[in-house]
Amino acid sequence: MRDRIRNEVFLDRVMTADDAAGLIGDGDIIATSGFTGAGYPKAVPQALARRIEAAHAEGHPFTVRLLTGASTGPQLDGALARADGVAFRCPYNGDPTMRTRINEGRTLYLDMHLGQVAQKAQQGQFGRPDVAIIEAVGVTPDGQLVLSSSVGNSPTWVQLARRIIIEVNTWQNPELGGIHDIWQGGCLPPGGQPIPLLHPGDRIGSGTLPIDTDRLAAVVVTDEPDRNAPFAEPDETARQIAGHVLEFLDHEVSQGRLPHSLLPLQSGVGNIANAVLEGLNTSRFENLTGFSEVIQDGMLSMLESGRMTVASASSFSLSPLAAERINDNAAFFRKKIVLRQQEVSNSPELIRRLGIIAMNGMIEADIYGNVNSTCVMGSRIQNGIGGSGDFARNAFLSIFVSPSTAKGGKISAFVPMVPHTDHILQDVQVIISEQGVADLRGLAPTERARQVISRCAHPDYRPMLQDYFEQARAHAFGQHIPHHLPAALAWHQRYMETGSMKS
Ligand code: 0RQ
Repeated sequence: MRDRIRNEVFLDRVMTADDAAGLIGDGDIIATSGFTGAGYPKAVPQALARRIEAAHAEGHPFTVRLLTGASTGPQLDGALARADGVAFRCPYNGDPTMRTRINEGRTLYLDMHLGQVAQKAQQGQFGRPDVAIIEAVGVTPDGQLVLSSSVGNSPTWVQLARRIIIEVNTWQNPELGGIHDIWQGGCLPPGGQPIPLLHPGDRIGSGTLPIDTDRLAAVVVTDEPDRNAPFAEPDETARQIAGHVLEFLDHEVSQGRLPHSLLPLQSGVGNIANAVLEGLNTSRFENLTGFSEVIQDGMLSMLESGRMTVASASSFSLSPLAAERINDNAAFFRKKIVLRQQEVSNSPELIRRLGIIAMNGMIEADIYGNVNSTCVMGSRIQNGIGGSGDFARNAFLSIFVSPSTAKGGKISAFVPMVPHTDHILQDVQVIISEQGVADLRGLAPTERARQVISRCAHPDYRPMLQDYFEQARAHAFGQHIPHHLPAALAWHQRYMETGSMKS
């Protein structure tokens, strides 16, 4: 233990997870590390879930309000949701049990742009966190944390929380030390400072996170891997989408609109995003850079092959095999990867200035190119907006990718009107499905509609969309963005009633 915890104050506070969880009470605001299933605390949340279940069994109320970086894993979101222990959660969640609780209305969910959470927390919008629970790989002799596989909102949580609990995870390679870059400048007005980052690989802060040991309440030693889900082998649809993305980027280079090394890449999570990255690894582009919020398998492969020179993010989102590759070659990856707090990785100003190429998945888009990333049938949350809004609005090139249908063809991903909008048409420049590319740049809404219908929609749904478009132009109140309101959401209603959008 002394090789990981090299500070006496921290060693003095070592206790069991159950004892540490005993410091948390009903109604507390808990703020944790963790981002996209990486670097989240594991032992204390599970111990807390056991306490909550015991309290409920005796008829006592016990819930917490949970703030994180982004999604965590089954030991945190999953365990607390199963215990019915979360009254309120913010921001992005990907855990299926937590998703169910939110959709049942038993947990309130505030789904925010990930780049804004730290600043809003510093303004006090969520109340002062009672307890921060932060995963680290070690503690330096002068009492600074070496964070683990994500940075997320940890700098903000240790700054704000009344008490701090540290989980030192011995599964994570201590050589992750040096991969982090924690900027202490602060972006809260008045007096907010510009983030002095000019290139994705720049290091502008320190590798470790200082904490106020007067507020250090507990240190717990753990030894569990992150939730790392394997990526599916890209199917034919994912390969076709990846092919269209590469052709599109090639075309942009040939037209002189992008340099041969492209511009820094942001890529969302999921199998399609990963297939695009794997495709880029065998492309003719060279000296690529990444400026994203997560690093997934595809980016790792590009760093290993040398196709990508450096990648900046807030966390990893890896398959188990890739997580082991990081753990085995931490010294190599430390030179190629920078992990930052999320208000820096997702800073709108940096995204605009560095000229990011943003590629994100979506649930559906309407014919005018408004995108729904989060709410199935307009009301059931899937995951959350994550960083897609931070990137899409500010990117040099904002691309959304999706198969043209879902649920075996019963749902069209291209619909007359989205029942929930995350990305307004102004933030959506290019949409790519396995059918093709709708390049919407510089087009007016009705021109966009013709592109979306003819280039991206599945042939089974194209005539239905064309019919709607004509009906909309015949009945609309105005011809700028024509809609026929009684029919605009009929496809969704039909799916909920019959199980298919087809008429
Ligand atoms: O549901 O699991 O019940 O089958 O949505 O869909 O096809 O696995 O796609 O993994 O690429 O995720 C938008 C969710 C796409 C993701 C979303 C159903 C589908 C399936 C998942 P099942 P797939 P992907 C950086 C950027 C927002 C956050 C973001 C996402 C499930 O990309 O969360 O971009 N984005 N962050 O069946 C009904 C449709 C549907 C549909 C798909 N049209 N109608 N259900 N599904 N399309 C990362 C971070 O911010 C951390």
